Amino acid sequence: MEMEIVEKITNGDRRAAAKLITLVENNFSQAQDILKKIYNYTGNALVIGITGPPGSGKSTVTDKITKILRGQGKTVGIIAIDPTSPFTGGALLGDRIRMQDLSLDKGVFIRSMSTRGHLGGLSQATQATVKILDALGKDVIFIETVGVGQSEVDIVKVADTVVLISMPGMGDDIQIIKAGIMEIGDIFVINKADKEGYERLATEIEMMLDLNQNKRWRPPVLKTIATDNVGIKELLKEINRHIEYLKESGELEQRRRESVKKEMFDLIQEQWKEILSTFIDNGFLNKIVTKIVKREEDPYTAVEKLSNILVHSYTKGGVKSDRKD
Ligand SMILES: Nc1nc2c(ncn2[C@@H]2O[C@H](COP(=O)(O)OP(=O)(O)O)[C@@H](O)[C@H]2O)c(=O)[nH]1
Ligand SMILES: [Mg+2]
Repeated sequence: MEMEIVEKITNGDRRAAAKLITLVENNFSQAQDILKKIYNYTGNALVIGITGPPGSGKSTVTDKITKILRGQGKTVGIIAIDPTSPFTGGALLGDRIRMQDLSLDKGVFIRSMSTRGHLGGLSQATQATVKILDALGKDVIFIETVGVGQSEVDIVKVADTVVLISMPGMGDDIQIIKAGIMEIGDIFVINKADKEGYERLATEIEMMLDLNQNKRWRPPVLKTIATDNVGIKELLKEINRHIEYLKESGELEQRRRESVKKEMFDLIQEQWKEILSTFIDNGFLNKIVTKIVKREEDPYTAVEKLSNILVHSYTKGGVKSDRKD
């Protein structure tokens, strides 16, 4: 069954891909056995992160770029990560409707992921989904995510190129961009340039970028009106220019190495969490807690000892309550 699903995905079977993504979301450890086998078929897609505040036009921009790419014969995967959707467990209704015509296109695979309910962590699930779409044969994969908070930043860091979308009239929202994600943007887009305040925002962003001198790549600041398809071609041109830069400078490999490191770190953490909950039983833990509460031992020493025991006994079947520490 595993081999079958691998074969299906690498042959472009969308349903098989969708099934595996669901497995990734619901039962990561089970999905891992299949992910192991598809890894060899990945590494071909370009991954583009689209991030920015809610309502700035991320989905609209993604939709328009996708249409150009489709016109060039390229296939596209879109992973929309939605932090808010309380009831659908997927994309906001607006996204669905906006991207409906795309979802009829067999060359486009759209998947929305809820930020909730990922046992193995959202970042891990996203990385796995990128691989699945890559193995499915998608040339370009977009990750759309709201750029607030560290976890969002972590997610978008797996992308080769990060497009940061803002819009005029955000008021102090510019602070959010400054605080969290300014340094991860490779390309800055001011969307809704039909609205008042474009010039001021552009100046502010340019000024912030000026402070960041030690970069070999100076992020361009672009102007779009996504709903009218204005500036989208230019954006795609800049994305391609950035990819070229990444390749020539060796930064593409560097970024992918960082991304693998991060993924490994995530996986190790998750695995150890699992080990901890499986291998330390409650009776054993209670004994230690009693000692700590009675001030017979401090929690720091107790954890140090515990870690040592865990490392040594992991392969021998775990730490049981009858064990002496
Ligand atoms: N006026 C104007 N509205 C836009 C533009 N781009 C997107 N919108 C609208 O802004 C709203 C939010 O866009 P959406 O792409 O869903 O934003 P997201 O939340 O960042 O994905 C939608 O109603 C869009 O139609 C633009 O360039 N100008
Ligand atoms: Mg959206």
